Amino acid sequence: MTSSSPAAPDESAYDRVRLRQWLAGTARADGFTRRDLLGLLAAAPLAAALPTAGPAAAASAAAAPAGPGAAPGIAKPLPAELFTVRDTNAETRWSALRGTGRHTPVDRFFVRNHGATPRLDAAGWRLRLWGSGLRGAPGLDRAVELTYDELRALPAVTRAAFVECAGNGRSFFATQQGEQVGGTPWTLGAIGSARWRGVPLATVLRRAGLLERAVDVMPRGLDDDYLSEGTNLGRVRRPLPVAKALRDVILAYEMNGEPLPYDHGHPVRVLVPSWNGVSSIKWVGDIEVSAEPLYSPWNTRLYRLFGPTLPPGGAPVTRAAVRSAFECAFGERFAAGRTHRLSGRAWSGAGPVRRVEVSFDDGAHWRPARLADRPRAGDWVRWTADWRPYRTGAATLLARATDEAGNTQPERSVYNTQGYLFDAVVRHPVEVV
Ligand SMILES: Nc1nc2c(c(=O)[nH]1)N[C@H]1C(S)=C(S)[C@@H](COP(=O)(O)O)O[C@H]1N2
Ligand SMILES: [Mo]
Repeated sequence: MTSSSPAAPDESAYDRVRLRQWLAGTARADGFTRRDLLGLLAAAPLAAALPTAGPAAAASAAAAPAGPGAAPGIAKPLPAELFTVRDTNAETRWSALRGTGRHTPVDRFFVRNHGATPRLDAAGWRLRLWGSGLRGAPGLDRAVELTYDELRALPAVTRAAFVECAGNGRSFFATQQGEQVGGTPWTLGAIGSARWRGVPLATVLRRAGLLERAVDVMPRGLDDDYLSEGTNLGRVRRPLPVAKALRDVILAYEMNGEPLPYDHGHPVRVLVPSWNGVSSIKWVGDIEVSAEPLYSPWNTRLYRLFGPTLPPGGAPVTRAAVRSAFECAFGERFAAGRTHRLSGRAWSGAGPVRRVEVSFDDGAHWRPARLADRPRAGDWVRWTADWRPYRTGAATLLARATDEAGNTQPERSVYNTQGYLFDAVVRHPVEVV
């Protein structure tokens, strides 16, 4: 695996092709009817009325009790100094990343679960690859099965990559832009980065007899069906174009040198570098490989951008946005008249981070932060900046990252009904005492 890679395939253009194929009756979507899709195409307001996008969902997530033990579906301990529990999910506290290395220890790596963590046994695990895009094994109806030991026997790679929920930073749509959006009100802690070891998906697809006509692959998790306001959306799954699947996706069985923990997909998860977290299907059980474009609720209703400035029918969320964060709490106190070495991290799904700037005067002046790591595609960089505040009282820390592709964090994020990809500069309140 190379650390910096050529530009990703243009998923937005591909998505428009998928939509046309669907309308022509040549695409398939389990659990998603043609009427659903036509509705989607017709109107963004439909998305606003969806359960995870509605005010009711936002209210219930906000009202969920926070603290240890409040997310019973998560296997690992969630001490309050490391995590904020949000419904079935656990958000990492940025103050807990200070002093950790480039990669996030498992004890503080965020968890985003649609339901509960299943405790699966590697010995009983099988990966089934099937569909019209495979030559397959004789007599197996094009399906191929792989055990855990068989997967482990294949040539492995190690790759550092962040996993970030597309909804990371969602709460700032309301607090910074006065816009109401639906979904889990994350601050900036729905991200972690780790060293993943596993087998390139390309290796497994080629062994299974990938056909040239294959266009999409759709990994699916073994966790329970996802129920969304009375509608069963089936098991968590999301299609990927074959071009991305062959490029840098891995079937990961180790995280930071240890077997994958239960909460992060034990025994095997898909890891899709640089893309939004939902593509990285945990507890993967099967992968459909299709000669026709595929859809699932996770690329048609959920994890899709809808809004007045977006194309009709919406735009899929693919790559992670360019963002940055300080490794301290909101409201943290700093002594006046002393120099403080602030630290943080910056990342982008569009290429390595090129630079990070900080401002302590509301954006009137910016100066460069020092990067502490060599920037790499798909991973974050640590950075530091010194700050000597004089005046006591409320102050605001600002950080702004720019990536190799030239994307810079804007002052405002593009509104979308479900609050994905908040990439604007975050106003980080602190107190000088
Ligand atoms: N099977 C399955 N895979 C899943 C999910 C899930 O609920 N079930 N959540 C997805 C989402 S939305 C994100 S952001 C990442 C989170 O990965 P983590 O919990 O290891 O941090 O996993 C993705 N993979
Ligand atoms: Mo996510």
